Amino acid sequence: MRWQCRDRGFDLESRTVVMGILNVTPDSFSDGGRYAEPAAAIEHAQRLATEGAEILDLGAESTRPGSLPVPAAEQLRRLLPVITALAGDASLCLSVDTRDAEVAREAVAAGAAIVNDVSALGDPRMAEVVAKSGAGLVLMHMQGTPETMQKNPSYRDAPAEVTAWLADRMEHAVAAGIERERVALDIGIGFGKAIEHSLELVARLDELAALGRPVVVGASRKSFLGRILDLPVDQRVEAGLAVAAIAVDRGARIVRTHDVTATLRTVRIADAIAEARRVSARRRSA
Ligand code: HH2
Repeated sequence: MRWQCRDRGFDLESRTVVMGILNVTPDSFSDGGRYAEPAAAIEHAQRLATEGAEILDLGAESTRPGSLPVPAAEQLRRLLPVITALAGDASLCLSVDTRDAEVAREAVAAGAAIVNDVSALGDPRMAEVVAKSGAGLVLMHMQGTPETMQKNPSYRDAPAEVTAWLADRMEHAVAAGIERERVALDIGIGFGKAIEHSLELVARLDELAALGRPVVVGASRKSFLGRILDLPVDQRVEAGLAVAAIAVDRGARIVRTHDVTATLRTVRIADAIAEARRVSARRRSA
């Protein structure tokens, strides 16, 4: 399975890629305010890459529950100095985490190779921007908007509904001129989901993977982990690793995380076990 992001192609057949999170925001739930200054953000980006993140996901708008949209001009003021500084390093693959087509267009022009859109082309201008740019695209599922999404999320069968919705958004993207091999899909943990929905979505991630496109999972430090274990945001690393390992076993190929070293070690073991399962199956059928 291949994911094409401008001139970079990721071969994800038997290997998981780690996407490191870099929020250049004052208010993100985990790292808000720490990397708001470009120099701190650039240094952190380089650290995440050294730790083994093959993709760096830069966000300038927190989408935590209750958050409000950030105007495009402000997102760009936060993002562009960082993207411009990092774009010169050809070994880095930059992703921009935005719902806004104008932000995506400018970020890609400055060097980003992926548009990570938590609204899955909710901005009517976004599909055209992505189609023209050749960028990779993450389509993420969200029920409602960040302002209201955690108030009363409701599903009959969350995995079936999320998979059907993402399949539909992928067809919309393809019809708009975005090649299928540029699309990756994400269940959107915590985006309009109660704890049981997030758990069920991870448990049945294979249903989404069956669509044949790379699956992205982002559980890193999220509140459902804290609620299950009764732990604050800075003590949820192991909980996120448990989700990462199980998600990879169910077919995830890209893990979005704040904790790159620990996540890379976890997914490499999950990859090795998946390889052992393939070898074992070949031997038994020989
Ligand atoms: N989660 C967040 C933001 N963007 N993108 C994808 N594809 N998948 C996710 O699960 C996802 C995402 C929220 O996490 P974070 O960026 O750490 O926080 P904040 O929104 O407060 O900046």
